[in-house]
Amino acid sequence: MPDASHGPASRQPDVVSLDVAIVGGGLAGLYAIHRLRGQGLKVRAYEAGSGIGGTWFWNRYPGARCDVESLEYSYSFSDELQQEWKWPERYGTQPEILRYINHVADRFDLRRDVQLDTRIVSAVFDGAANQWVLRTADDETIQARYCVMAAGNLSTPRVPDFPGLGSFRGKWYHSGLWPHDGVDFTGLRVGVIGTGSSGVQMIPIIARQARHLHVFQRTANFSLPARNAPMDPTRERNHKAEYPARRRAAADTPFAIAGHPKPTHPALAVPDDARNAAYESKWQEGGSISFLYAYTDLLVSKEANDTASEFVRNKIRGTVKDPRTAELLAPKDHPIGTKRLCLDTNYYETYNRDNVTLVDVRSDPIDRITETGLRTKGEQTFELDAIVFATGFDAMTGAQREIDVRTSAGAVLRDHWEGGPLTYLGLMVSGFPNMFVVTGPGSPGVKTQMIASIEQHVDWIADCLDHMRARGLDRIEASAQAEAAWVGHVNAVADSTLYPLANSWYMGANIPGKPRVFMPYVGGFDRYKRHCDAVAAKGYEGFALSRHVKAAV
Ligand code: N01
Repeated sequence: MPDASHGPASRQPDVVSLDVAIVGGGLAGLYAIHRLRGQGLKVRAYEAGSGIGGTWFWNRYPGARCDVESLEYSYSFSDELQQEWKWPERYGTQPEILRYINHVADRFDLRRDVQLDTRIVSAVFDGAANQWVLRTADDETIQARYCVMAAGNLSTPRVPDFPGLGSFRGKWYHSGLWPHDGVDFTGLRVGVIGTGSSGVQMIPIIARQARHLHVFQRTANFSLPARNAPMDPTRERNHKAEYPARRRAAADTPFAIAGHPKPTHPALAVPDDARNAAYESKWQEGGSISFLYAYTDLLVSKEANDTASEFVRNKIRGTVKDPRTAELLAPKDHPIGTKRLCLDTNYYETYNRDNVTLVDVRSDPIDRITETGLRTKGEQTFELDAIVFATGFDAMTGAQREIDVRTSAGAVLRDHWEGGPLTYLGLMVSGFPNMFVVTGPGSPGVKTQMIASIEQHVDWIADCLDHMRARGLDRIEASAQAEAAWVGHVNAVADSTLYPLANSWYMGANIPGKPRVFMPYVGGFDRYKRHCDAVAAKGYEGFALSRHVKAAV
């Protein structure tokens, strides 16, 4: 149920007619309301959750925290907002970020255009009427000229289909569907499956509560120390004094994050001791951007990357006392940075605790969940009171594919994307007029400071709608040729890097049967933004803009 104290919009009984229907009430959906409503458009966002906030509403697992610094990971559209909000720590915790999102919703009066507890199950473009018709799980109908998919990239939680889960007598949880009143693991035998960003953040905290914690690791991940700390008041003051300039500087970087000097040398152009000293300094500073930005070629040259990977492996070996556990934790099957680099607080140290055991489920995979725990194919059994799935999401395409998106002309999004997602600029899909996607596949979103990408995408969409309105146009569609060229470019850029060497969610590799296609655009936020601006300046090159003519009756 909606939280009445927050006063969400109430459900509409009849067919609702809008200029823009927005799917999702997270950071993207909320900014889309603000921006599009500001242009006089009638908009409404539909959110499956009982509260706003998207990722930050759902992912309430212990230790959930952003891995981009708070002063960067925030909206830039209002200088008053960025000046007045005080972030208490270097990296925002989930509760703090959710508080911020709720503050933004109140401050800009966004709630009246958000409908909570409403899952969109289908979206059909009616070509004759030139409008989208969305249906909710409760059979409500929404008609809208335009549809903005702002349903998130990591919003479709995935629990592996291990047989026997239904028989488990203990409790089980997924990181992305965490109970709102928290979970107390005190005195319990807990199993955490998965060692991505979510697992790495929760493991040190659960270890402190549990009687015993078994961590079931399939792939060792690289993790760097976050070096979280209370916000330094001088740093905050200086940052705020230069906020607009910093935001502009961020837009001119690949990750949309300012404050990290551009690298100037390839890694192997530097003597070993100087290179290791540079890595050490980045390690002490904390954070992932700074580390990956140490040299120009860490994500394009395997030899260069090996030096950084080995530096971190040695840090792991130097931290974890049991040599066998240390070797298992030291990633060897992918170059550092090609899977999402984790940030942690005491992750590796946690394996020195007597009550923590690392289990290698690469060499001996999980076979089934039993009534009392789990069993591996090699017949190892583990008695557990609680199981936590930190097993990730059907990333980037999951949310769109859960909705039955089609057109009256017979196009079906699930079919169109059967061999991997196809988009033009990550913003539109050929054959699906008037539907925009925010930070979807083909966009750099997930490889950047996400809120910067959200603002850039939504601004581009808003400007596009303004351009059309000024010219009496009401229909826009990406051409199949522009889409094919963009997808080719996205692939070519990815293939010029080391990213495809990892079995990551960027590649769809975590979902059995999902096409192995590298989905994000890794050419950088700066390059992408310039390209999008150029496309707009050339009259929306690659898109067909038209005025819909109603068929005579
Ligand atoms: O999910 P993941 P996540 N048997 O997909 C393992 C963002 N995020 O929720 O690597 C055994 O990364 C799987 O193993 P493998 C961030 O972008 C950000 O942790 O597939 N294990 C992997 O270890 C992040 O990248 C923040 O071999 C199985 C793990 O489960 C993204 O969300 C915090 C398995 C899944 O890792 C997703 O992170 C949290 C199986 N059958 C998340 N199936 C911050 O901002 C899967 N695994 C800090």
